[in-house]
Amino acid sequence: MAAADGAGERGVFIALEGPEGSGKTTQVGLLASWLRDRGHDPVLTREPGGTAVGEEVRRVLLEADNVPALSELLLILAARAALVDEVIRPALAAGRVVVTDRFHLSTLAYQAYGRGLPLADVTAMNTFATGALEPDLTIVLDLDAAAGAARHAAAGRGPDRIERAGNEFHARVAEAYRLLVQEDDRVERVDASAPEAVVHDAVIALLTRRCPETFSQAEC
Ligand code: Z5A
Repeated sequence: MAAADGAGERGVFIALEGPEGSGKTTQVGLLASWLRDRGHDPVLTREPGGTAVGEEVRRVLLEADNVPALSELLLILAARAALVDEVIRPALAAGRVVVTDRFHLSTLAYQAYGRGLPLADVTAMNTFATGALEPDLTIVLDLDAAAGAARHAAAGRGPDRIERAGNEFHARVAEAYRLLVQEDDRVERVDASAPEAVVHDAVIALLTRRCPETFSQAEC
């Protein structure tokens, strides 16, 4: 399957999305093992991060005392532009499966719906930063904000700057993901309140249904 911008890439681009604590990192790990067992050599990325610029941006975003909303958006897009250019496009051009922990849906959920920046501007700026590259399939791990925060607390993880943004902010983000699933047929929802193995099975079922030429069980 070619990536969605029509630029002729041959790989497949998958994004896992969702509120904090919804299990993205866990599911990226399980999916990577599943892919390797079937002969794929996936490229795994996370946002913000994954490049020298991206890791610096991540540090500022999560640790700086005060980052205005527009600066937050511009930093995230600066990191994404580097990730797309240095990692994702080359991997897709080489026919690899790319699995990213967050991509542009996060920016719509956090910076537009969460921070209140204008949705049309955020969308246009993201398109400019990525050269219109979009995932072939985005899977939203749907979990209430409170449940995600409880998972972090149970794991003894202290909140970073964005996680400290407050209950109302995180409730808006979780609700935004539910809205965004309905607006794009390349975005699918999985119930992330289920046990890890059940969520994993649901992710695989979606991949094999939506990208059968790459992921069908019969081929593997
Ligand atoms: N951000 C943004 O604002 N705009 C953007 O465009 C982008 C990002 C790209 C990145 O933080 C921050 O950047 C993020 C949004 C912002 N901030 N927030 N909030 P990050 O990468 O450090 O954190 P995260 O992306 O939010 O991920 P996370 O909080 O680490 O959670 P996760 O990856 O979704 O979940 P996990 O680490 O796999 O699991 C969390 C815990 O739950 C862990 O103890 C697991 O063992 C447990 N877990 C996982 N799955 C389950 C199930 N199914 N049941 C029970 N327990 C589970």
